[in-house]
Amino acid sequence: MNRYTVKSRNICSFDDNGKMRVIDGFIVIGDDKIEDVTARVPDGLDILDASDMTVTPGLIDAHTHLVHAGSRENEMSMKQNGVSYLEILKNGGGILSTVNKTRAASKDELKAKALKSLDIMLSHGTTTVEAKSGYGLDFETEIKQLEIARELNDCHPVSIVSTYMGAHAIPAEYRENRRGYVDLMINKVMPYTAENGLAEFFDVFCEDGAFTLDETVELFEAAQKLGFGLKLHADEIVPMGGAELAARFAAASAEHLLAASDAGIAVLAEAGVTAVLLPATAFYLMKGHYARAREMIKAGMRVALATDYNPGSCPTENMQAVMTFAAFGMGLTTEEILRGMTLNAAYAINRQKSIGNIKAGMNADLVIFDAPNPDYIIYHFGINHVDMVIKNGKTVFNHKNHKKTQKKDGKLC
Ligand code: IZC
Ligand code: ZN
Repeated sequence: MNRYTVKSRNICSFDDNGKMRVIDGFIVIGDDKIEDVTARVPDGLDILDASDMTVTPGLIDAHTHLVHAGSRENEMSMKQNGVSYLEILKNGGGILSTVNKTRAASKDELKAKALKSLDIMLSHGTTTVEAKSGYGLDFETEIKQLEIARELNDCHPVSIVSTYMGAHAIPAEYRENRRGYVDLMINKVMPYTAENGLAEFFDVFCEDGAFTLDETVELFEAAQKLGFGLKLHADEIVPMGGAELAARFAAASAEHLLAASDAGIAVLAEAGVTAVLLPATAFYLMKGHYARAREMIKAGMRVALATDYNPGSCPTENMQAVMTFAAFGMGLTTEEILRGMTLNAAYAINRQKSIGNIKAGMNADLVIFDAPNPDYIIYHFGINHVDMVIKNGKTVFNHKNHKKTQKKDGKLC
């Protein structure tokens, strides 16, 4: 058995009430699990010395659109000139332009692009990621996206939890036949996905210009029968009552919630649905406001934070960027932010028993930040603080190996 210990003055762990405790001590790792967190030096073990650094659970990015082709920087100036996200979509751009590119791309191209993103995620501290399909919208391409996610999960250190999101937009060929597209998902893609274990969750973009509340209900009922966990892009832009619907179905998570009503927040809290908030998206959509995280926390909701990595409304893989917007846009504390990216995020993807905390029995997924305390990670913004990433007990990223020491005339600076 491979056993060693990580030593730090700043081990960020959560107690049974979810309160963060910053421990000065040792994390004992045995193979792929955390065996113990203790203040006393364990006997006879190699020490990985992170004394002056900060150690958190591996970050969990619980909302991404990982597998897709192309990019949409052409939409940036439209947005800056006041054309809204939904107008761009209505005119055949936005999601639908990424669908065209994704359908045209080969499996190898899609996989190579997603792999590049996974590497970036890992180097910024993400050890588990949720990945939604939804850029194929036809049977073949949706399945291709989900298969790529599975293949990458098998070969990459970052774990991938898959969500089938055929209900992301109505594809152009079904524009006059919405019914036909809903039927295709319910009768063909969902059953195939379930039978082949290609996704654990099902998600709908319930939004003006995407899917209606009634369509969402029908899709959720079908998905629930097939055993999918439910997620909802709820009240992202237009307040449609998505929050209330997610509560009614006791979904695993309600995501975005930028425009959620007070009543929506109350019923979500009551139903124990985890909020997945995406403050970098709120920033990038130029909304001028953020989801009401403080009210949600006060109402007793579990609030998770994620990137929403996608080529349109949030092209970043970096959870530390999300920390910045959560702190200075939403006014969340360091503790609330770290909890949102670890403990609470694990609930959003039903992994709370194995990841999201530093305590005995959990998977040994850790991030060592080159920061003297947890606040510093957020305070010194816009850079990558990750020194090392440990996944299942193994070092899978080490900044030192990536550092390029600057030299002039052969001398070290
Ligand atoms: O490609 O625009 N909101 N879906 C719902 C997205 C953003 C992703 C995209
Ligand atoms: Zn999304």
